[in-house]
Amino acid sequence: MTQDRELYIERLVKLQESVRDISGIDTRFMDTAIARLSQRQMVIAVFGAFSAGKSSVLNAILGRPLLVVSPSPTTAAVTELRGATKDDAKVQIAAKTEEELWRDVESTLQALNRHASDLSAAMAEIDRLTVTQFPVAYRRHVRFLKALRDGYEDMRARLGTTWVASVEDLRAFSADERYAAYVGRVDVQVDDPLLQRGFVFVDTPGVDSIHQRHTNVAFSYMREADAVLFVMYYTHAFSQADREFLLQLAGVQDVSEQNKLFAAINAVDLATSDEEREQVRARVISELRRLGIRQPRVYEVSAQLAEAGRRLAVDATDADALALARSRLRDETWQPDAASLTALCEYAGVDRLQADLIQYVESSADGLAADLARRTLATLREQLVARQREEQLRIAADDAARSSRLRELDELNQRMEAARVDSEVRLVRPLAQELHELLFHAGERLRFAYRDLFREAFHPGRFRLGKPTDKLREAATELAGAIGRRIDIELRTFALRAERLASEVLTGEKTHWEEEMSRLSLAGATHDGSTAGGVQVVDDVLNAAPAHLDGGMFEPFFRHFSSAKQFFEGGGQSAMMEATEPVAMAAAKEILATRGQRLVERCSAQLETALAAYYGSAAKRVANGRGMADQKPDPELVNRLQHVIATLADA
Ligand SMILES: Nc1nc2c(ncn2[C@@H]2O[C@H](COP(=O)(O)OP(=O)(O)O)[C@@H](O)[C@H]2O)c(=O)[nH]1
Ligand SMILES: [Mg+2]
Repeated sequence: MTQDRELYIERLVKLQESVRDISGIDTRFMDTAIARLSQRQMVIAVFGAFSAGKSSVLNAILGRPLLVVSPSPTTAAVTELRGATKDDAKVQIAAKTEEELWRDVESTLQALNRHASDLSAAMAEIDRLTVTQFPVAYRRHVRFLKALRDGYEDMRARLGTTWVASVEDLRAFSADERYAAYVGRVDVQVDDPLLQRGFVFVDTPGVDSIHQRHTNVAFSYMREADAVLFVMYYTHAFSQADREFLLQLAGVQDVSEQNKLFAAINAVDLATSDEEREQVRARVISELRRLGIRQPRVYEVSAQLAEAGRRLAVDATDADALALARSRLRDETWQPDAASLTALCEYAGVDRLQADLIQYVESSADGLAADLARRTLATLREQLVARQREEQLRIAADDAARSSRLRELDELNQRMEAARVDSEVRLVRPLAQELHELLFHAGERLRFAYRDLFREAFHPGRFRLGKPTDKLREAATELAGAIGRRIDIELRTFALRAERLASEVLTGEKTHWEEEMSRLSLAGATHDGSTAGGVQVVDDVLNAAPAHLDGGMFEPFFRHFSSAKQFFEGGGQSAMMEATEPVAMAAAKEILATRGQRLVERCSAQLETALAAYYGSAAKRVANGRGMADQKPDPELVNRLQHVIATLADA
C-alpha cells in the first residue's frame, strides 16, 4: 500500500513538473493532493468507559506495555502513540492550560452544585468538600477535585507547558492522581514496527469522563479517525455514557456513510460458561443495532491473557505471566508449551482483532489514496484537453470564428450571472428548508427517547436508600442532564449533516459550470475535483456551552410520587412520565430550535459566500478566455499537450 502511494506521488509530481510552464494551466490543486498523499497517517482511536480495559487492549495490540493500566480511573488525558526512529523515540507530556484546568474545575464543581469565580476561590471551595457528603455517583467528581487540590502547589507553575519524559516517568506521573489531574495530553513516539507503518493509536479518557470538554474531543476523533475501537468490560457493557457515545458515533457514521466501529468485549476470561458468553455477545450486537450501528463487528478478547501469552512465548519461566494465565484460565495445572500457547492466544482473541483492524484501516486508506489520485488525474486531464482545444480553436480562427467564440463566451457569462443572481432562491433557500426538516426529525427522535431517559433516571434502585425528596431531585437533575446531552448529540450530528449537504450543493453547482466551461474549452481550474466545501458549522456547536435544562421543571410533578411501591408498582411512574413529557419536550425543542436555527443561518450565509467566491472566479476565467481569443496561437503547444494527455491515458 505504501508502495502504491509512493507511485501515485511520484507520478503526480512528474506530471505537475511537465505542465507547470504551460500558460493557462494552474496546477496548484495538485499540491494539496500530493501533500495529502504524502501524509500517511492512519488513526485508530480507542474509546470505552473507565476501566473497561482500553489501555490493556491497546498494550496487547501493540504487544508491549506502553500505557498505564490501573484498577482506578487514571487516564484523563488523550494519549497518542505514533512511530519514530530509535533516536526520535520520546514521551512528551503537555499540562493543561490554565483555561482548560479552569473549565474542568468549573464544570466539575457545577455537577456538584458548587460554584467558584476563579481558580483560587475554587481551591478554597474544594477544601470545604468531603467525599462522604455526596451520593456515590458523584464521589468520583469529589475525588478528582481533591487530588487536583493536593497537586496544585506543585503543578501550577507547569500549567500550559510541555516537557519530555521517559516511559517510566510517564508511568509514575499518570499513576499519581495529584499530578495526573494536570495532564492535558501525552504524545508517545515509539520505535515500533507497527507504528512506523503510519498507524497512530489514540488512547482516550473514558467516555464516562466527568469532563464535558472530553465529549468534544471524543467527537473530533469520531470524525477524523480511520477506525474507532470501542472497548467494553465483559461484566458491564452499556452504561448510559456508552449509549450516548455510540449514539453519537452512529450519527457520525450515518452522515459519512462509513462503518468504522470495531467493538471489543474485553475480559472474556470472566465468562463462567460458553452460553453466558454467547448471551453477552448477542446482547452487545442487538444493543449496537438498536443504536443505529449497522453490521457491528464484535470481538471477544482478554487483554490479560494475550499479555500473559506474549510474555510466556518469550520466556516460559516468567512466573508472573504464568500465575496470571493460570488465574485467568482458572486452571492451576495449566502449562505453557507450543500448543497450549497457541490455544491461549486464540482464546485471547487479540491477534484477530489486531489483524482485522489493521487490514480495514490500510485498505480504506488505500482506497482513499487511489481515489484521490484518480480524481486529481481526471481534473488535470480535463484541464489539458480544454487547453488543447482552446489552442486549436485559436489556430483555426478567422474573424468569423473569433467573433462567434466571443459571442459564446458572452452568452455563458450572462447565464452565469443569471445563475448567480438567483442562487439564493435556487440553492440557499431549499437547503435551509431541508435543514429545517432535519431539525424536526431530531426533535422527534428526542421525543421517542424521552421514556427511556425518564425510566433510567427514575429507576427503583435510586429510591432504596435516603430521603425520597432528595432522590426525586437527584433523578430530576439527572434526567435534565441526559436530555441536554441528547440535544447536544443531535446538534453535533445535525451540524455535520448540514456541512455535508451544503458542500453537496456547492459541488453540484460547481460541477455544472465546470462542464459548461470545458464545453467552451476554457482552461484553468476553479474546481479542485474534491468534494470539500467552504461550509463549516460543526465548530460552532463544539464551541457553544452545553445545552442546559433545569431539573427544577420536574418538581411540580413530584406529587405523582407517594412511596416507592406506589411509584413503581402502582402506576405513579407512568403518570409522572405522561405528565412531564409535554413540559420537558417543550423545553428541549425550544433549545433545539433556537440553536438549530442559528446553525441554519450560519450554514446559509457560508454557502452564499462560497457560491459568490466561485461565481467570481469563474467569471474571471471567462474574461481570460475572451482575452486569449486575441493572442497569437502556438501550434507547438497542441502537440506538446497531446503528448501529456496520451501519457495520462496510460495511467
Ligand atoms: N479479568 C480481566 N481484567 C482485565 C483485563 N484487561 C484489563 N483488566 C483490568 O481492568 C482494569 C482496567 O484496565 P485499564 O486497561 O487500565 O482500563 P482503561 O481505564 O479502560 O484504560 C485493570 O485493573 C485491569 O487489570 C482482562 O483481559 N481480564
Ligand atoms: Mg487507560
